[in-house]
Amino acid sequence: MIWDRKIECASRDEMHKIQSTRLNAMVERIYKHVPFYTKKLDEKGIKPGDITDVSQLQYLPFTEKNDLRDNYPFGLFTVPQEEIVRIHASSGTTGKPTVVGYTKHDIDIWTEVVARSLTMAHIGKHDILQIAYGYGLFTGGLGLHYGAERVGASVIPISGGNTAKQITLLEDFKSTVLACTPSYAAYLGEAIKKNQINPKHIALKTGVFGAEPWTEELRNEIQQLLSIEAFDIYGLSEVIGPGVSMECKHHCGNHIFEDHFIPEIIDPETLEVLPYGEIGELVFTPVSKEAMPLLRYRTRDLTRLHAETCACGRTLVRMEKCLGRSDDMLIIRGVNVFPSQIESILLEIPETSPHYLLIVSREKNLDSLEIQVEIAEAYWSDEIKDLENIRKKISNAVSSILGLTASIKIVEPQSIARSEGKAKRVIDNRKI
Ligand code: DLL
Repeated sequence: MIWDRKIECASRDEMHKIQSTRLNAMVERIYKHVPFYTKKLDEKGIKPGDITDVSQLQYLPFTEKNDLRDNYPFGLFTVPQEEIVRIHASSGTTGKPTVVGYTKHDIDIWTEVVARSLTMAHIGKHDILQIAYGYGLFTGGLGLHYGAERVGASVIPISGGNTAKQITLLEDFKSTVLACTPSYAAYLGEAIKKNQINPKHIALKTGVFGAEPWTEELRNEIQQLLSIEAFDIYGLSEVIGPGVSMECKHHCGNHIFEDHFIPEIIDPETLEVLPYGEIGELVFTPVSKEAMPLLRYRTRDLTRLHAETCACGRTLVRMEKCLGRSDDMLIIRGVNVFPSQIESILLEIPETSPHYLLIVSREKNLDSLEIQVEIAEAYWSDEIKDLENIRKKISNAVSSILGLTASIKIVEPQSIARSEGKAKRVIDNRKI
């Protein structure tokens, strides 16, 4: 159990002191060692010693994904290559991948924050943890791995995919915790049901799911399918990987490990810092990392922060479940829609399954949205009338809740392609 009460239950003043000291040292380091930041800080007339308090964060320049690409591969590293012990990368959709490096000390911090995360879900040495996040350049597998060992769990590094083997190990090794993307958890749950595995042979009790947006409705679905308690873990490779924040047993937002990653919410248009409680873009300044600390990294994730003490006793600022990424927002005939809003609507309807695809097209300058949705196995019918009734139900819900007319296409169970990692929910033909 790794619960650093002195830090996780610190008063706001104590936390600000820790953050201020670390920020001051970090700005000095990057000014000295990273020409990109020397230039950015000089442009703003900021000298390293000027930043003595975390309240001055708002005056510092932002860093964006493109800055990482422009400095590909190692241009933002603060330390010589001899000190780098690990390199990860995230592929993204276009261009070069974004590369992140870690020193031994950075791996220790990562291990610590993932261990603190797993402790929030009461995961420890009595657990057998099946890690079905991908191992490799993606940070999910290895990120979870070290923290899970630190809390003393027995780790099964099975990596993503190979559903038949996942189920065999769940049965034979009696895994108590499953870590993977929520979409893969839903798929695995369905596969267990379809293969008529005796639920008594499965010992799972906890899920650690993240790496993609997922709704409360999907949580309920997965919890029922797998008879587990599902926890949200959030992170991004540029900041460290999984373990930037995690939910505790009270499930009221993810606690951010703000002693290492200082969060802000900004208005993505004006770039002004917004107060707690307001929705905007999440920005992180990882202050204690050695190899690649970043100033005010713009995540593009939209959420809001809360600073009230949680019932678990932790004072760490909490972030709500991400609504989605600003670049995933669809604008269809002037209506702004996030895939997560459609997911919520679909999963409120019992006849649907958690597998859907949004296809956006443009014809004669007019945008249209098609929602392909799989029907739950139990409701699949040969009667056109039955399917038509379900289709109408979905169509009415989408238009009354989102004010959007979408064409609904009901598809057979198991027909939408499954992903072993992050699910692909949207095909935007307008961008092709
Ligand atoms: O997805 C790290 C990770 C691995 C997190 C395993 C949790 C579990 P990237 O590939 O760099 O890193 O993608 C980061 O994924 O900016 C969010 O848009 C999204 N994301 C990650 N976790 C969540 C979550 C990993 N819990 C990007 N809820 C982030 C919603 C999430 N979105």
